[in-house]
Amino acid sequence: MSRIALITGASSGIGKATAEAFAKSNIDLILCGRRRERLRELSEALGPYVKTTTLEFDVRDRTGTFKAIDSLPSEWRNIDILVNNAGNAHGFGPVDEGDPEDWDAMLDSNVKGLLYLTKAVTPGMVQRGRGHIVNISSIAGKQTYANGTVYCASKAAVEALSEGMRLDLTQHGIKVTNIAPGAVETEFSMVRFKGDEARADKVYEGFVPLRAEDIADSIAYAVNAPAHVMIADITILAAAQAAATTVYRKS
Ligand code: 8X3
Repeated sequence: MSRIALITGASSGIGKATAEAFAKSNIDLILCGRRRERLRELSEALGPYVKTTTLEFDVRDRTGTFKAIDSLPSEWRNIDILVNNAGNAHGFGPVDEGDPEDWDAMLDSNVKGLLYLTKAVTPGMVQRGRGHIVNISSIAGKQTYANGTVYCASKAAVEALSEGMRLDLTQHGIKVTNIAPGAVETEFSMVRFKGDEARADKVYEGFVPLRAEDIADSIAYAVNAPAHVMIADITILAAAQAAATTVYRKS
């Protein structure tokens, strides 16, 4: 029997790569994001392989999130896998110079948005006695670094939420996997540095960063593990990255 996955932030980066990896595993897809055109293109590209549908909403909008999930037709309601991927970094600098707008954006999507989706989807999983939640955290959730305080705090919250969800939901047959990537070359740095391309490019200079597909491979591994196996936590770093901010670059 094929499974249904709901992926947030599916229009680009790790979310999009995860959708592509799931399609290869014959998992039907609810593709969620803010960018309608990109979702439509991905849905059309994967349509020949698996069933797909799209939901356009912003995870920061609590009412909109619940409304979107409620709007799913009956054949899409039994969600087997929730990938809480939507999230981002906004701004980079010491906390005393931080912009509260950036803090709100990070906490609202990375923490509260993840919770809204979890609340919208898990009661059905509990009822059915099975399910799998994959939370996309970061090495930044395990190691705080200078100039990234609030982003790191938001990801530390994801780490705690993954642990807590496992404590609350394992009894209902629901697996929880926490994925903590290091430096992945996506739109991540462009968003963090607010479109400053030169600064974003510098992050990935002098070493081979991870690709979104590398992370998607691990997510697919976790959701395809045998029923009795729960992949609890995976940290994935670039081979040249010893720790969050320790990257060995070749000039
Ligand atoms: C993003 C990865 O290395 O900037 O979550 O913390 S890093």
